[in-house]
Amino acid sequence: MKCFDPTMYFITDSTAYSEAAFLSRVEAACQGGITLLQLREKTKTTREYLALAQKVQAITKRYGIPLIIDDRVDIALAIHAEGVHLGQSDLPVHTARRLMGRDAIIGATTKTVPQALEACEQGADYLGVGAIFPTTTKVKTVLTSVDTLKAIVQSVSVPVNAIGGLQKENIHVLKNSGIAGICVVSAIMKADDPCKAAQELKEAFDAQQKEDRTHHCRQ
Ligand code: TZP
Ligand code: MG
Repeated sequence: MKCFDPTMYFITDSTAYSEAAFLSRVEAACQGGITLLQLREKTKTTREYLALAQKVQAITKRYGIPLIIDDRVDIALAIHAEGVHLGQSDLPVHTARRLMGRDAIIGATTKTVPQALEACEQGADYLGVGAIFPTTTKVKTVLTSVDTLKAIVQSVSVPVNAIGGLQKENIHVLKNSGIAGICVVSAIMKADDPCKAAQELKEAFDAQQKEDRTHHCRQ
């Protein structure tokens, strides 16, 4: 059975680090309690992406954290990663599903309700929606409102995660949005102490979810 916890979804960015420093930050994030890890590489050759994916997988396996590969079904298949994350210009979800099988975790970036419905019809297991706030991470994106995020959450039955400029100080804007988790790059990747950053973000999000549930019960 496919089972994953989307609450604290860490997406990597190796660009500013030596490989050793990058891997040590990845490990620190795992120690801090992230629940999913996406390896996201935009400029590496296929061989370089594959080699790094194998090194990251050696870490995620030790911590029992599912590894999601950004963009590249071939690399995910080559290393038997748990899943892949696809944007609107990547392979369609149904193609990835056909190639990877029903047990793979397939995520999709969506910014509108029609995109979300299409991804789910094609077999997406979770959605990433954003950018909620401006981001310092290199990405082609536009801002997505919290209202659109909520509309997406209400239109699908899979977990929806928010992404983009999220930090422990601003995730309160996601209160009662119904999201399943948060995706962050720089809040962990660029933190002085990535382990502590992951821990604090997870605690802040878990506390918010608990409060949201309490309020639902009171309604
Ligand atoms: N997609 C939308 S925003 C984003 C991606 C990959 C980057 C998020 O990075 P950060 O540093 O958490 O803002
Ligand atoms: Mg992509």
